[in-house]
Amino acid sequence: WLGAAGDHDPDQILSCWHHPALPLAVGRLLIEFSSPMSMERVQRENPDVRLGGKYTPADCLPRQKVAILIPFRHREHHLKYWLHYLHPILRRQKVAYGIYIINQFGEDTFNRAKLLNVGFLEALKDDEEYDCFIFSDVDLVPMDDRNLYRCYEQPRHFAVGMDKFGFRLPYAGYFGGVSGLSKSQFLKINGFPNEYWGWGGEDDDIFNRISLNGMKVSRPDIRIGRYRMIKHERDKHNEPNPQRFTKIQNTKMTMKRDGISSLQYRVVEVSRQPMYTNITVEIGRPP
Ligand code: UD2
Ligand code: MN
Repeated sequence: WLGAAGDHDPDQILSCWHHPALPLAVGRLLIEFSSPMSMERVQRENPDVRLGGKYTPADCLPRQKVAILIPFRHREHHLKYWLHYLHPILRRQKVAYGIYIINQFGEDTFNRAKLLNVGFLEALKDDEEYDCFIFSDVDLVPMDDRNLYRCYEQPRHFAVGMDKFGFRLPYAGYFGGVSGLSKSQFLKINGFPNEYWGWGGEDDDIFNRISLNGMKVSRPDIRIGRYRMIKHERDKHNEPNPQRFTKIQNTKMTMKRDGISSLQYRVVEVSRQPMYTNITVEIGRPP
């Protein structure tokens, strides 16, 4: 994305990817979840973030417009920390972005991947200029701000080393936690599967879709792609999905019919909060 300013000469204006402040980003960060956090504080500390959780760097020309999509239900406590840490990191990274919380309505079984499909379409309805989509769990905070939240030549997996996995990639095909696809990469794989209800497997299905469509996952260096996850119990109504092992064997057959092309949902409410846009959505229940 080259900005809306058609009257700017791109040679005169610095691309945000080459902003001199970028290599001087802080690097390793201290991330903790024990001090109390409030939305008021997050707001106070991020006065440049516009209503709905949007931000555009003022001193450079963004190359992409990034929608950050978070699957969500009953995790308000985690959301405060996520916003507290991520807004300043994204501003330092000179990202033009909007934050979207995709909140599952009701108490039926949770469906992370379907919520993210909804987020893709709803973000584009909000602003058709989004060309990069980053999908993040609400409980994951990067420990190094050189892990740049943008899209790459190949689908990106950001959360390479997590504290709960001893800061190592748990297996070569791991694609969970935080990932990012450009609009065309996302459409090439027909988006994410809608049929993974409950915990697990949907990230492996997405990895399969990427490989089966001739793409290759790209990742930051293991020393930079470090994350902390806020410790939590397994949520109610997100029990491990017993079908996940057989489902991920069949991605090749299912991906053409199950995805963004077959997505059905009903938006219950869109509300613009100061630090994010909330989209509450009804996505049905497992058959
Ligand atoms: C792992 C993966 C995650 C996903 C999941 C399997 C990591 C760090 N992440 O997460 O990407 O593949 O396994 O589905 O390994 N959520 C809610 N409310 C709920 C349930 C889930 O908001 O009631 C959201 C929230 O953003 C959460 C995410 O879904 O972070 C993943 O759920 P989780 O944190 O319970 O699962 P976890 O940590 O095993
Ligand atoms: Mn988690």
